[in-house]
Amino acid sequence: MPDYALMNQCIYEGKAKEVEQMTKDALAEGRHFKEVLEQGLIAGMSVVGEDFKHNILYVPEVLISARAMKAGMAVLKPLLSAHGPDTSSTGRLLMGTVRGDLHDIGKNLVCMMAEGAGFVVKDIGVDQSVEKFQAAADEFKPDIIGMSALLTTTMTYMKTVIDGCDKPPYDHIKMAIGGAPISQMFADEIGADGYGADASSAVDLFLYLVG
Ligand code: B1M
Repeated sequence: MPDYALMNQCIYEGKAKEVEQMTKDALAEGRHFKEVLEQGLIAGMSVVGEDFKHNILYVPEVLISARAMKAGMAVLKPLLSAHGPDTSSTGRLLMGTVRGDLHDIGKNLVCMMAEGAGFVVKDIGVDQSVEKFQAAADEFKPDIIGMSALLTTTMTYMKTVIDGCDKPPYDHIKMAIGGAPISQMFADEIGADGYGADASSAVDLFLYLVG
């Protein structure tokens, strides 16, 4: 059994190399990638989040933890985004974190898992304005636009993107949202087509939206 408590601690201390190695070792031991993701990586990051909230950790330390988390995610990526035998596209997903928001770990996870479900994914990154979403949609022609926000101050910008895409040639595109402060109630309030609480339910939502 992998020492997930130690892995959590290494995330906390920002030990990227150790996290990378422990992720590899856990997989080599035959653990399922979802278990490693949830118990090893995400659980470590939630402790970081708690201590960040209580001013025990500050931005530089959290950034270092985020880098360690990403080192583990890079090992899991091929598994998270492995296609089945049928590689025909399930749909086209355009993803980005909204304007003013620099959090990208959750978004990256959603992108990896959507690729795993057969979606062609274009990730436009963080701090994206409505104009950037529209320009990317002009070029990429997505079936779904997925937006991520981690801050209560940036989640309101999701409505700006939804309103900006509520006209031709964007109005056929389904709008999906997610991120720690997002709820179904908020999704309904701003007119989103759906909300994903985590990466797996986001993918279920995408499949439903293109179904
Ligand atoms: Co920030 N931060 N942060 N941060 N940060 C939070 C979000 C916070 C809750 C911490 C806290 O106080 N406890 C708090 C927000 C408070 C609030 O708004 N109510 C906060 C704050 C305040 C800030 C700053 C303002 C701090 C400051 O500067 N004083 C600042 C803002 C910067 C900015 O964005 N403009 C800031 C900065 C940072 C770092 C840069 C240091 C770093 C980000 C690094 C990076 O992403 N590259 C960081 C981090 C790491 C966090 C915490 C600790 C962890 C976030 C994370 O990666 N979680 C976070 C605390 C927390 O969330 N517990 C916190 C792991 C990830 C797998 O989960 O992102 O929730 P999550 O994604 C999930 C789901 O939400 C969902 O699926 C994912 C996988 O299951 N999901 C979607 C996400 N996006 C989706 C999109 C979808 C569907 C599902 O589309 C359809």
